[in-house]
Amino acid sequence: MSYQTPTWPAEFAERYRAAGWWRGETFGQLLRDRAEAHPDRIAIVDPPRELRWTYGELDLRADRLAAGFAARGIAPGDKVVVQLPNVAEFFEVVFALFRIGALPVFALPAHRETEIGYFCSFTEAAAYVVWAEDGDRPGGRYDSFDYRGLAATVRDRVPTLRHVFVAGDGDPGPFEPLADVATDPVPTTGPAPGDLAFLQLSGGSTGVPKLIPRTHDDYIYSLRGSNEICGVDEHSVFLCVLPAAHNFPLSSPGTLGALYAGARVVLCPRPDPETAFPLIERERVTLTGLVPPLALLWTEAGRQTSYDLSSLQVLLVGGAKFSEEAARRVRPALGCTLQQVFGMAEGLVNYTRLDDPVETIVTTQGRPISPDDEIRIVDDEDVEVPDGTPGHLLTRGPYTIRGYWMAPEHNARAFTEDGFYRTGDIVRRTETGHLVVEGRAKDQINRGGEKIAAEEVENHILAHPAVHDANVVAVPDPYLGERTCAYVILRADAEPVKPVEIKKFVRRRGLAAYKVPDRVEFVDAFPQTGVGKVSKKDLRAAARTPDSR
Ligand code: AMP
Ligand code: DBH
Repeated sequence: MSYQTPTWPAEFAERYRAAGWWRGETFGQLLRDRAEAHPDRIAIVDPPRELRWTYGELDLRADRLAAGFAARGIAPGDKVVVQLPNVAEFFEVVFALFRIGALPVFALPAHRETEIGYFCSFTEAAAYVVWAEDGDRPGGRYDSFDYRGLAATVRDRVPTLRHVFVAGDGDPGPFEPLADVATDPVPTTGPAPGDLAFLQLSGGSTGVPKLIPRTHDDYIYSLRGSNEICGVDEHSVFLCVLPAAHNFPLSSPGTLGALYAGARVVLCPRPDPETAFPLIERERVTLTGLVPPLALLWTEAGRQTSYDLSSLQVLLVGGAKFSEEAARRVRPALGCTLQQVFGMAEGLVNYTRLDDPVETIVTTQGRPISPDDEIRIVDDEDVEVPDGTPGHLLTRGPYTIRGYWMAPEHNARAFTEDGFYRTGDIVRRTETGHLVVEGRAKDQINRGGEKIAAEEVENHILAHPAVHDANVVAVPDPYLGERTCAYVILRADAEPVKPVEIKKFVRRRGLAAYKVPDRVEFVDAFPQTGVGKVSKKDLRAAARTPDSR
C-alpha cells in the first residue's frame, strides 16, 4: 500500500484557499456550529417512523455514536461501509464517523455480495452498517431484502471486517444493534479540513467500481456553491427521494447542502408520487432532486393530483440526460422551476441557474458551480475544439478529485498529466457557457441515472460455463433512457441455454439487480472494427433493430 492517491498540488490548494473556496470547515464542526446556533430547529424528518430530530438532537446523537464507535476501536482513517435506506440513522452514522475522522464508504441499498464484498475487502473496512426492520410490520417500508444475510456472507468472506452494526427495529441476528453502540460523549480532536471525509462510489467503466476520495474542504465548498445556486437557505425543506448515499441527493445541493444551510431534510422512503406527494404537502417541501425517469412519472402524476404541491419551488433533475420535451412539461405539471444538474461523484457539478431563460433551462445541462472549475472540451487527440462542437469533457477544479483512491493504473488513464479528470462525457459548450451532454465515450450504460460499467457485467457473464464471449451495450429506452443488452457467443460444445438463464446466473453471482442485463441475445460473432476489435458501436446499432441478427 505504498501508492499515494494523487491530491491537489500545493499551489492549487493555496489558490483555492485564497479564493475563499476552501474555508477550513469540517463536517463534524459544521453540525456542532448549527446545533449551537439553533438547537431546536428540525434537522431530519423520517416520516414513516415519525422521527423529527432537531439540530441539537442530531449533534448529540452523532457525538454519542462517535464515542461508541471509538470505544469499539474505530479509529481515524478507518473505513466503514454504510448501506442504509433513507432513514434518520444514516445521518447519525455518517456524522459520527465524520467526527472521529473515520471514512464512510457510501454503498447503495441495491448493492449485493459482489459489490459489498469488494468495498469491504478493498478498503479493509473495519465495520459495515446495515438496516433491518421489523418484518411483521405490514408493507415493509423500504425493501424486503435481508441485509443481515448479506452481512453474514460478507463477514465470512472478509476477515478484516471487525464489526457489523444493524440499524432499525428488526432482529439484529448475530450482530450488534446500532442502538446499543451510543455512549457518553468523549472529546475528540477530529479530522483536519484537508483530510478525507469519505469514499464515494463511481458508476465507473471498468471491471470493478472505483472509489472517490473527497475531503471536508472540497466537498463542503461544493455544498456552499450549490446552496447559493439552488437558493437553499435556512427556510428550505429538502425532500430526499433518491438513495441518500448517492452523490446527487447527498450534495447537489442535497441533504448535506440543506444541513449546511441549517435547513430541514425530509426523508422519502420510496420515490413514487403516491409516497412523495403527501409528504410534500404535509412538510411544505421546497425542493427535491430526481433522475429523469422519476421526473417523467412525477410530471404525469402531478397533472391531476389532489395533493397541494404549491410549496415546491425547485425540481432538480440529473444523473442522466433529461429530454427537452420532458423538461418543458415540468413547470406546467408541478408548478415549480426546473433546474437541470449534470454532476459526477468525482466532483464537477453543473446547474442551470434559476434565472436562466426557459430555453436555456430546457435545452442545456447547466454550467459549473465555480469560477475556478476549468473546463476543456477536446477531440480524440486532446486538442481543444471550438464552442458548439462536441468533444470530450475534461475538468479540473476546487472540488474535483485528482485521482481515484488507490487506483494507479486507472488514474494514469482517467486523468491527464496536468490533473484534468477525463469525465468520459461528450459535451458541447453553448455561447452562454452552458454545457449540453451529447453522448458518452466511456464504456458505460446509464440506466435512468444508474450507471453500469459494461466490463463489470461482461466479466460476470463470462464466468458462465457455456459462454465463450460477451459484450454489453446500451439500448435506447423511452422510459429509462437506456437499458442494457448483452450479446453473448456460446461455446460451440455448450448445452443450449436460454437468455433468462444468463440473467439468473448474473443475479445469483450477487450483483445489484440494476446491473442484470435487461436483454440477452445470442450471436455467432461480434461485428468488428477495421483493426479487428469488437465494434460496440455496431452492436449498439444492431440492438436498436431487434430483428437485425
Ligand atoms: P458518476 O461518475 O458515477 O458519479 O456518474 C456521473 C455521470 O453521470 C456523468 O459523468 C454523466 O455521464 C452522467 N450524468 C450525470 N448527470 C447527467 C445529466 N444531467 N445529463 C447527462 N448525463 C449525466
Ligand atoms: O449522476 C451523478 O453522479 C450526479 C448527478 C447530479 C451527481 O453526482 C451529482 C449531481 O452530484
